[in-house]
Amino acid sequence: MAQFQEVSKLSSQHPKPPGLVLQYGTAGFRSNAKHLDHAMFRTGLLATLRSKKTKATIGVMVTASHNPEEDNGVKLIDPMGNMVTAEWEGYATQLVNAEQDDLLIVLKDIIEKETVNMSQEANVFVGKDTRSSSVSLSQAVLDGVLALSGHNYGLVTTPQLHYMVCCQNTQGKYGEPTVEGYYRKLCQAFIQLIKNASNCTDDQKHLSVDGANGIGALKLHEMESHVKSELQISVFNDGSKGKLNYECGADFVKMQQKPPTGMEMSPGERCCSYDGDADRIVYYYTDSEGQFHLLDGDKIATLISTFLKELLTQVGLDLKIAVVQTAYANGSSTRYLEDTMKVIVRCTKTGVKHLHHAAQEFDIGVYFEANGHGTVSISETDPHSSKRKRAAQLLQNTINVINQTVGDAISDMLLIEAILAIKGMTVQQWDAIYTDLPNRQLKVKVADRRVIDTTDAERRAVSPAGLQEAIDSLVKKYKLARSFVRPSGTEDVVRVYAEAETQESADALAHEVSLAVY
Ligand code: 16G
Ligand code: ZN
Repeated sequence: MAQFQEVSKLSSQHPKPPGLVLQYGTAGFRSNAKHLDHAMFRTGLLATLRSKKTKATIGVMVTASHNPEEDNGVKLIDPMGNMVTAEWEGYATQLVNAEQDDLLIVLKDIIEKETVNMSQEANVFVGKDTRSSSVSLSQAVLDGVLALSGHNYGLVTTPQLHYMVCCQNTQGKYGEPTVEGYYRKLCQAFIQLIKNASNCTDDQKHLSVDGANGIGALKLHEMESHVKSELQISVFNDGSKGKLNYECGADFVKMQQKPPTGMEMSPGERCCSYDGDADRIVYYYTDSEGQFHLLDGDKIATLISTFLKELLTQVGLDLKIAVVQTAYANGSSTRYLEDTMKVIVRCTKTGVKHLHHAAQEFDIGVYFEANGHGTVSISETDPHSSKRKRAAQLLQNTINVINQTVGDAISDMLLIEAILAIKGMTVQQWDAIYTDLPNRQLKVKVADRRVIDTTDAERRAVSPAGLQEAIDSLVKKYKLARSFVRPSGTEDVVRVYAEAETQESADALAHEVSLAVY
């Protein structure tokens, strides 16, 4: 078939380095940008097949999120704006790792297994972040999207592409599949929400954002006019000087537990950081003693779920709400949510698709990873079936400000800003809802991280033999302690997490557990 000749011809322009093996991991393919040209081309091919198979629009996002500028990556977005299924992740790995001469065989194999109708039209949305390598790599994806039906959105945040794919496949029900439509929907809802805040001072309307020198900064400038004077944003690390994710961004701030460089902060001022593709956000401030305070994904989930729970009571609809976390959630947050807030809390494996899936089992599922990636998923509900008009309108606007497809720094920021304003809450008051247990994360290089296998949402190790027992006896030495290990899904390392009553204990426990991993 002519189609396959075209694949052969174009694929020779995107040759695979012999022997190179890549894995479609938690966040798609991710590696040094030098190794990814063939992977991009082939992901473009696979996206076309996925589109034909689902008879829907598929997204391909070129980004390596919070990784260094030298890296890049690519991931597929399914019709409803969520992550692609596990089966197709498997196909992606097979296709990308096929040696040059075997490419057509593997491709035809997938077509056969999935009974893809090759005459079906395909539609693929492609987006990229601001990395210098993203230009040629997204072109390689487009080469792979044979059926010239691809739509290249150019520079977008990852969650914007998820959003637009969902809008396209729901015939506009979720919104208009354009970046402009995205701003309009979210910002209009935000403006409506903020009307419920009385006596908001100019100080409270100001927010400093660290854009990680990435796409988020660019998009914030585009959004500014839509939020008018209701939110005054100062953007730092906007890419004009610094390097992407270098000593800045949500991952840096969360892991180092200190402010990003390049940011001017005065005491008590509310600040936040995005990551390199703007699907994560963390908040923070420094107090009058210069002490740094981080408000991570767990604090965000607490704020949002508290607000939603109160709102549901006001609306008077019987909806079930839950918070979904991972093993990384600070123990204090889980205790507060379960014991004080009395909401259902679920724990899943790391990776947004797992959290998203668990959240969908509830009418309202608030899910956040401690690293700041999260959103709210809401089942088909009609707030206006409530007789309480004002509360119903508030809930409707809250729903509209949320990007339900995936964690989204811009959408989360607008929601948090609105909640703080409505509640008349300062960042300090938000922080004081509960006190984080001191914690430490370490990474350990081992010969083969796959020897570690975990269970119970990654909270316990089942292999190698004896490891969990060793961790248990170390944990016993400290007060309020907890620790776990898990193989990373994005790096060739094992991650160690420990928390305890004091920072010294958390540090010591993390260190001791990392020695037990060898
Ligand atoms: C990816 C995941 C993120 C997770 C991280 C864990 C998505 C979109 N992103 O970045 O949610 O926290 O991997 O990385 O799922 P790790 O396995 O290396 O610890
Ligand atoms: Zn990201």
